[in-house]
Amino acid sequence: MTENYLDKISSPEQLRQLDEKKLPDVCNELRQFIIDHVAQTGGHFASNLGSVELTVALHYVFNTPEDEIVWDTGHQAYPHKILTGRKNEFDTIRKYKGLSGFPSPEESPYDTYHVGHAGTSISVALGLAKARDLKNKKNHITAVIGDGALTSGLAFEGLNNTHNAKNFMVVLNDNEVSISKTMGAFAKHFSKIVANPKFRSFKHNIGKIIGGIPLVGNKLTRAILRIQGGIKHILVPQNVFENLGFHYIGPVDGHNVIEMVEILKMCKTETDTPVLLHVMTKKGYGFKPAESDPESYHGVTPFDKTIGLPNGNKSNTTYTETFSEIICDAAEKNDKIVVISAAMCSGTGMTKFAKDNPKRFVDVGIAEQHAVTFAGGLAARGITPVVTIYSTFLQRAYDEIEHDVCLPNLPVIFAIDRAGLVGGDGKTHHGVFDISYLRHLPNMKIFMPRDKTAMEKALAFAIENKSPCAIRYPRGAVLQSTCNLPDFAQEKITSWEILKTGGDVTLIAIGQMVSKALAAAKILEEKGVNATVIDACSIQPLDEETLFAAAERCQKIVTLEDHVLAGGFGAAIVERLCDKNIDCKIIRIGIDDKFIEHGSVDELYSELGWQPDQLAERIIKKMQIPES
Ligand SMILES: Cc1ncc(C[n+]2csc(CCOP(=O)(O)OP(=O)(O)O)c2C)c(N)n1
Repeated sequence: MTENYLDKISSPEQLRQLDEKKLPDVCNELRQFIIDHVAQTGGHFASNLGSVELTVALHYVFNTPEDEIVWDTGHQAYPHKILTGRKNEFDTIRKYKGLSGFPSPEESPYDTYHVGHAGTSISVALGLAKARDLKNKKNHITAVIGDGALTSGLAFEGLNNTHNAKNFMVVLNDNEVSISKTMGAFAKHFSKIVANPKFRSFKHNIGKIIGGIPLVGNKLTRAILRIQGGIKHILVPQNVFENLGFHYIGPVDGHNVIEMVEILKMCKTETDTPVLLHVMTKKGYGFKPAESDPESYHGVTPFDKTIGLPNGNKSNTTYTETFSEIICDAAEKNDKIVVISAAMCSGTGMTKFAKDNPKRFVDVGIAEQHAVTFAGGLAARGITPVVTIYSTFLQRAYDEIEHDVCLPNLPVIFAIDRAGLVGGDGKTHHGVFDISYLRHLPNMKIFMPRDKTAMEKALAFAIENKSPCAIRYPRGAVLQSTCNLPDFAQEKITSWEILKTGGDVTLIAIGQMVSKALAAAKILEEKGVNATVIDACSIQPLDEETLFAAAERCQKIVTLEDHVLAGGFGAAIVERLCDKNIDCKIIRIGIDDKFIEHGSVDELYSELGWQPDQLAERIIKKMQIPES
């Protein structure tokens, strides 16, 4: 190996002092560093291997942080973090109190904006550019967006607004992959551009010029522009970006750092017209197993880098896998079921469904709003659409849920995965708002099954039901089946289950919190306090009969949810008891008006005081229950 440049780079200023010829070595070191460390820590992997050269070239050419880079989604920003002074802390990435897995301005002035959801970069960058103009500043602003993220409606809205931007560039990091293959007409358009023989010769000629340095600086720039200009007339009519007012440059080889540097220098001279630089990269570049299976290596748990990822010999079945099994079974019996995914086929466990039912699976790209309204259209014509989606991404589609599904009262099923705290992805990804943004919508029903049996019953109900239904479930291992509920009746949904009875206090919990409530009740019992524990599988509507009966029996109620308190499950209980004039002392356990950082779910539960011993102590103290 070479000189160990990486150890000497604690900021991009130091990178910029290096001779351009050293940059390939820096890239090699950076890539190896990511392989060595992410194999140990886990995290986003393949996208970061793909963005190494682009990151080095951007920081080399632009005067960051004065010139600003906005990373879309932010899962590919590990090389950026390492080059901007966070190399020594890198092992803490995604861990409790450690570095965030995404750009975070609290962490570094080089992280221009909070991010974690896809498609925001162009709009953010345009806002930064407008603010810069209003302050009469001249710094350059770059949005870096993947071909996957570019499928989101928000990115299109940004593109539509870019035409007047100055000192502004969008880098399209095109690896033809989102998490799975990028879907839609845009992806096809890009591959047409890339396949065009004229562009291939553009790429070839740039390679020749750069390979034949001493042409440098302006001369090189002029040479590249000449080639680009020469082929432009052939391509302009079919290039959507030129039609949107961009100066389109590319496609260029995103793994040739010297070439990237020269082209970026050229882009920098284009101050009056926004530039769209189309960069071709390979997801997982430099680590063969990831190159050949970028989907599996998108996000990884720790693995042995000499052999690659383990062969799925996990002991615990997850909620996601359980839902996958149930929906595949249901689809065998019911040919009206169609599953819709917004670029999260594998994440939501739909790989098997998609394979078994290719005509009844639609991946719409990172387009949550479209996914929901599209499902509305299907439901309006008698199809049974199931939108499989993470809680945090469904919030993009609030208006569509209200206007296009609940208002026309259409039987769309929302299979809401990752409901609750998700762990290492942190504050941009916790699924802790969906009850609040769904519960108040007329016609919506919400279930949170705690085990496989309850999940089967909830789905069976939803398929027969004539109105929208949400089934929310968390990340992680599904509980052993103990559910004793009768099948959910269509008319009267009595779906709460009393798991334990006791006269001193009633704990009403949902999802993951049910097992915490049971464990807390055990500790309480040891202290002579007897608790009733109820699993409130139906969050909307509430099982009023069980609720009112419990409240009359014992006027001390504790609600437990891994969700925000505002508008959440506990709030629903308070509202209902208040409306019914039932006087109770109520403690709501949940998230009180703050964003939760990253860390293991267990650590976050401890921080929030949700471990059984913490819960028991809090209940005794707040309820002023005497221990015997
Ligand atoms: C709104 C939203 N939906 C879904 C996701 C999940 N997600 C994270 S990265 C990713 C794929 C991004 O693909 P691309 O932009 O092409 O980047 P690449 O990983 O290929 O470099 C998806 C779907 C997200 N972060 N935000």
